Amino acid sequence: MIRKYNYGTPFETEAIVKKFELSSGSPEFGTIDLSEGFCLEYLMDEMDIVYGLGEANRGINKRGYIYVSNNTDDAIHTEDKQSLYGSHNFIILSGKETFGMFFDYPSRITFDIGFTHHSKLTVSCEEANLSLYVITGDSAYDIVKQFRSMIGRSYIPPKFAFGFGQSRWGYATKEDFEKVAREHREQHIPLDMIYMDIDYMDSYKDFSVNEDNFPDFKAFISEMKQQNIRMIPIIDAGVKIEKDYDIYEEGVEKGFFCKKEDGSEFTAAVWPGYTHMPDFLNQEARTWFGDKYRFLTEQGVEGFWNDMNEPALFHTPEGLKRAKEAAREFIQEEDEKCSVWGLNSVLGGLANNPEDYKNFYHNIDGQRVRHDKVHNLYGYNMTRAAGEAFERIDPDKRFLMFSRSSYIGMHRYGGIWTGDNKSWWSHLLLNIKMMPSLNMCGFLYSGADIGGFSENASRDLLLRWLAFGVFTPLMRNHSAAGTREQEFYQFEGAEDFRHIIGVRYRLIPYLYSEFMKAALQDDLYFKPMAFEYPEDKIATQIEDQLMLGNEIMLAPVYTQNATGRFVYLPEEMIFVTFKSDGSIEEKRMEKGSHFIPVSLNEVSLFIRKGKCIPVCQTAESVDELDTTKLTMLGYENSEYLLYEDDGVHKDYENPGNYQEMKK
Ligand code: MIG
Repeated sequence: MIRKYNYGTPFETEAIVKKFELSSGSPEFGTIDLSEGFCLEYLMDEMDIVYGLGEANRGINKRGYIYVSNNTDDAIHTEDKQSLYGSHNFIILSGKETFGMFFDYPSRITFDIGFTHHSKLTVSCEEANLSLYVITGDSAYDIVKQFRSMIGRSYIPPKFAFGFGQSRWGYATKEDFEKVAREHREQHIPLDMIYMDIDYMDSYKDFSVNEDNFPDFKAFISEMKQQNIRMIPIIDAGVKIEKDYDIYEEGVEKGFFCKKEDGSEFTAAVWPGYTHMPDFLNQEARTWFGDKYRFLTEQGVEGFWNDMNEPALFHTPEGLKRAKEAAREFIQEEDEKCSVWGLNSVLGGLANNPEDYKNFYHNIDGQRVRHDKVHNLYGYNMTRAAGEAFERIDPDKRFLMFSRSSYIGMHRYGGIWTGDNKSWWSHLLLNIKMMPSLNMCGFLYSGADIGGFSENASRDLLLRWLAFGVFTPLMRNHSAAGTREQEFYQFEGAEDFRHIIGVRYRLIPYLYSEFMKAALQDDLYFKPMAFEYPEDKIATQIEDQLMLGNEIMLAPVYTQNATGRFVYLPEEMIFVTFKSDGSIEEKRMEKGSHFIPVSLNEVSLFIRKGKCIPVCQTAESVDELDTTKLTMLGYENSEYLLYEDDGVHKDYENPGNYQEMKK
C-alpha cells in the first residue's frame, strides 16, 4: 500500500512515474513538524534496521549515523563523510513496524538515523515543499519492490557492457588506447571496453576530439570495434567558454546556459578553464545538449560516462576575487598575525562552494528556479538529456550510459559508478555494502572503480577487488593520473588476472539473466542476506555477504593477506570455486559458520539449496561468447529459468527470451 502526502508546493522531479491520489491527514508513522521547514520524527525500536539511501557511506544498515542528500564532488570517502555524489532519499524501516518512505525533495535533506539520539529517526529539510510517499507491505523486500514499481523500469545497458572495461585518467593518444587493447589481446585477457577520460578531447571541450592525437577518429573507433572493443568517452557537464566553439556559441545564443540573477551566464572554472553550465532542467536545453552526443554516435561510439555533473565547480570568478583579497591581506599582514589556517580555508573553500550554488538559476517552463533549490537534480537531468537523445538517435538500440551524480529517476536513463574511491581495502568493503542499497533505489547497472581510483593499488588488492567485480554489472578498472599504474600488465603474473576476468565471462549467461530479470520485474540483483532470510537473527546482521539474483550468495575476501574468510550459511549450500587451472570445484556445506579458503587467483560463490546456475566457456569479449553450450552447476534435479536476448535491441517482452534449464 502506497500513500502520498504533499507539503507546500513540491517541485516536480519526475522521480516517480506512477500517479497517486493525495492522502489527507498525516502519515501513520512518526510525527511531522512544519514550524521550521520540514521535520519528521519517528521513534525506532531497539532492533529496527534501516535500509536504503542508495549511494551513501557506511553500511547496509544505515542506523547510527547522519546522511545528507547534497550531491557533492568529494573524492575522500572516509567514514565521516555525510554526502557523496548522489541523492537517493528512500529509506525502509524494518523491525517492530516495517515501512518505507521516499522524500521527493530536490535540495539538501538530512537523515539523522539514530545518531543524535539512538532511538530517533529525524528527517529534515529547510523548506517544507516536498512529496512524501509512505509504503507499507509484508517485508522490507516487498516494500522495496513496490517502490521500484513506482519509479519505473531501471536502465538496461547493451550486453557488451557486461564485459570487462579498462580505464585510466591520462590515456590521451590513439597509441595509448591501442597499447591497452594490444596488451589485453596479446595476453588473452578479456576486454570489451576502453574508457576515454578527458584527455581525448580538444582542450576539454565537450563533443570535440583532439585531432593531433586522433587524425581519423571514426576509423579508430571502427578499428577497435573490429577487435570487439568499444571506446567509451567521458562527457563533462561544463561547456568551455571559447569564441567560435559551436556549443558555447549556440548555448549562449539560445539561452541554454544557467544564468545569474542579472541575466548574464553563470561562469565557473572546471577542467576546460571557465565554463558555462547547460540548463539541463530546461527541456529545450536538454534536447539541444542531448543531440550533441550525435557527434560521437555518428562516428560509431556506443557508450558514454557523464562526469562532473553535481555540478563540480573548481571556483567562480566571484569566489576567486574574494580569495585573492584574502591572499592580499595575508601577504600584507605581519608574520605574527598571519593566519595560515584562515587562508587555507578560504582557498580550500573555493571548490563546490555553497554560495556559488545560490548564484545561478534554471529556466523551467518559463519559471526561474534558483539552483540550490533543485541542486540534486542536475546530474540526473544531464544523463536524461543523453537518454532522451538516444531514443531519438536509434530508438531500438541500447547505449551504454552511466553517470557520477544522480537522483532517483535517473535510474531510468543510466547507471552510475561510485566515483573517486581509493586503493584501500576499506573501500572494497564499502563497494560491497553499497551495492544492495543502490539496487533498492533503482540503480542496477553500477559498480566502483576496481582497484581504487586514487592512491596506489597493490597487486593483491586489485585481484581481490576484481574477484568481487566479477559480480558487479559494471566491471571497470579505473585509476587516477599520477597513481601507480593499475592495468593488469603493470603487475606480475598475468595468468591470475586472465583467470579472474575469464570467470566473469563464464558467468555472463547467469549474471546477465539475473540482471535482466531484476530490471524487467522491478526486482533486486544484489540483496542483503536479510531480504532472503528475514527470520535468521544472524543472517539479518551480516553486511559482508550478499545475495545475487535468486540462486547465489557471495562472500568476497576483502582483507589483505587473508587466505580465505569466515562465512555464515543460513542454510545448506554448495560452495563453488573456480580454480586457477580452469577446473570448477563444488562442495556441499552445512548450515552454520565455516572458514572458506579462497586463494588470490580464485573466484568463489555459493549456490543456494535446491538451485543451479549455468556457466559457459570463457571468451575474450562478450561478442565471442558461445552461450549455446552451457554447463549447469549446483544441485542435481534442479531447474533454472534463463533469460537471454540479442543484447543489442529492446525486445524484452518476447516470451522466447526465456528458457528452462535443468541440472
Ligand atoms: O576532477 O576526468 O570521478 O573518474 O577520472 C576529476 C578525470 C575529474 C573525476 C572522475 C574520475 C575521472 C576524473 N574526474
